[in-house]
Amino acid sequence: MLALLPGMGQAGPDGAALFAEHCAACHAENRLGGTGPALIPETLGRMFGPALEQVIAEGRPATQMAGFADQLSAPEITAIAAWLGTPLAETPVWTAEMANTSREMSDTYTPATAPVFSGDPMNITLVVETGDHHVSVLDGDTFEVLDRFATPFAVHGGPKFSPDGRYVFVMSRDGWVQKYDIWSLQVVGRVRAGLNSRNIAMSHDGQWLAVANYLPQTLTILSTADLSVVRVIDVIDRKGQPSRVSAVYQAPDRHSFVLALKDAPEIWEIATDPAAGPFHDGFVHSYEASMEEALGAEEGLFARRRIDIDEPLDDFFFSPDYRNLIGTNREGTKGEVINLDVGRKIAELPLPGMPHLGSGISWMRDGHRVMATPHLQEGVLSVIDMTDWHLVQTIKTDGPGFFLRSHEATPYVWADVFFGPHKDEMHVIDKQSLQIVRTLNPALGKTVAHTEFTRDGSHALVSIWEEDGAVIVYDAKTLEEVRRLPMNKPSGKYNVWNKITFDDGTSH
Ligand code: DHE
Repeated sequence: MLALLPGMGQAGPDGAALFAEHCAACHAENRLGGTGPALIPETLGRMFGPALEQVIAEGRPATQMAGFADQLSAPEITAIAAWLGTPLAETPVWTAEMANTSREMSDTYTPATAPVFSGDPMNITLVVETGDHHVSVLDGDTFEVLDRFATPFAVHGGPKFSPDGRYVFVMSRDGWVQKYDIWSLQVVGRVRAGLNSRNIAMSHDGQWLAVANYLPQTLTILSTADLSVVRVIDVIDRKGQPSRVSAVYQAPDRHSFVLALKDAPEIWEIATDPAAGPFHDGFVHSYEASMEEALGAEEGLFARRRIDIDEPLDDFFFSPDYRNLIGTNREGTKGEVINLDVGRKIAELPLPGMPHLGSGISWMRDGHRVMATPHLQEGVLSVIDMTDWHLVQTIKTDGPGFFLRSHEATPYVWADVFFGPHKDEMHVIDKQSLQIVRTLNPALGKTVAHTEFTRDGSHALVSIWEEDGAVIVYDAKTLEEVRRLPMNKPSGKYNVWNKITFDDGTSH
C-alpha cells in the first residue's frame, strides 16, 4: 500500500493542510490575511473555483503572489481553492486595540503646502484599477496620469474625499482603509479597520470616517487625521442579536451617519456632531445619548438612534435633503421610503428585479425631482417621482445594468448594461424625454461600465472593465470619443468636485 503524501487525505488532497504549508506564511493560518490579503469567501466575493485556481497556479502580476504550478499538482490547487471557499468556523475577534496595532503610517510622507501639480486640484479624478489593485490619479483637464499608487487588495465602493477635497480614503473588502494626500500625491498610511468590510463614509465635518463591517459585526470609527480607531460600535439589535452592517452612508445635512443593517429590522443613525446631531430642522430625535458601547467620548458624539422597520432594508438612496431614504428588501422585490425625520415608512415603491438603489441618481424634470435606479436582474431602469413616489416610467434597456451617472451640466443619463450579451453597451438617455438617444459600443464583446464626469460636466469617462482595458474620455455633448487611456481593469471613477459638492447625477 502507498504511503500518503503530506496534504493528501483518503479522499484526495487536503486543502486545509496544503494551505497551512504553502499559503499561511503570507495569508495567516486563520486565513484573515497578513502580508497577503484575507482569503475567506466574504472577501473573495465572486472570485471562486477556476478563477482562484488560476491565481494559485499562475500568481498575480505586479504583486508578491507567486505562481505555485511547479510545486502543486492540479488536484492540490483545486483542493486549496475549495478550502478558501469554506466559511470560517467562528466569528473572529477584531478589537479597537488590534485595529490600532495594524496602523502603518508612511515614514516618507511629506505634506505639501500647495498642490505639487499645476492642474485644478478640484478637477482631479481617481480611477480604481482592480486588475492590479492600484488607483490612477488623473488631471481632469489634460487627462494626464499624475500618479498611480498601490492599494490594498480588492477596493470596493466609492473612495471618500475630505470636504475640502484634499485627502481621499479608499477601503478594501478585507478591511484596510488607506489615506492618500492629493496635494502631495503621496500615501499617508493605512489601518485595518475590520476583517471584512463593506464601505466607508465621511462625517459632515471631515473629522471621522465610519467603516461598515460584516466581520466582525461592528461599525468602526476612525479619526481622519491619523487613522486611529476612536470607537468600535458593536452592532446589536433591540433583541440582542448581532447584525452585519450592509453599508454606512454620510448624511451631511443631518450631521450623522446612516447605517443599513443586514440582519436586523432597524436603521441606525449615528450623530457626528454632539451639539446638532440629535436635531434636524426642529425634529428632536430619541438618540440614546449614553450608549452602552460609548468609550468616553464627548456626550452626544456617536450617539445612536434606532428606527424600527418591518424587515431589514439594504442598498439605500437618499433625497438630496437627506429627509427620505429609499431602501430595498432582501428579496429585491420592492422599495420602501422611510422618512428619517419622523422615523417611519411613508411609501412603498413597485421595484421588482433587484433594484440597485445605491447607484440611483436624481434630477429635476417638469418641475419635479425624479430618481432613477437600475435593476440587477432586469433590463430596465425605473424612474420615480420623488414628490409623490409614483412610478413615472420604466425604461427598457438591452440588459441589467449596475451604474448610472449624470451631471448638472448635461442633459443625459449614462446607463451601463453590465450583465448579459450586451455588456459592451452604454446607453445615453435624455433626462426629460426619458428616451435612449444613443447606444455607445466602444469595445466589442468587452464589459463597458461606470461613468464619471469632469468637474464642469463637459466630458464623460467610461471604463472598459477588462485587464487590457481603458478609460474612454467622451465629449459629453457630441458623444464622440476624445481619448482612450490604457488601464488595468478600471472600475469606478470619482471626480473630487462632483463628490464633495454632492453634484446631482452622482451616486452618494
Ligand atoms: Fe458594489 C458601491 C454593495 C458587488 C463595484 N457597492 C457599492 C455600495 C454598496 C455596494 C453598498 C455603495 C457604497 C459606497 O460607495 O460607499 N456591491 C455591493 C453588493 O452588495 C454587491 C452586489 C455584492 C458584493 O459582493 O458586495 C456588490 N460592486 C459589486 C461588484 O461585483 C462590483 C461590480 C465590482 C467590485 O469592485 O467588487 C462592485 N460597488 C462597486 C463600485 C462602487 C460600488 C465601483 C462605487 C460606485 C460609485 O460610483 O460610487
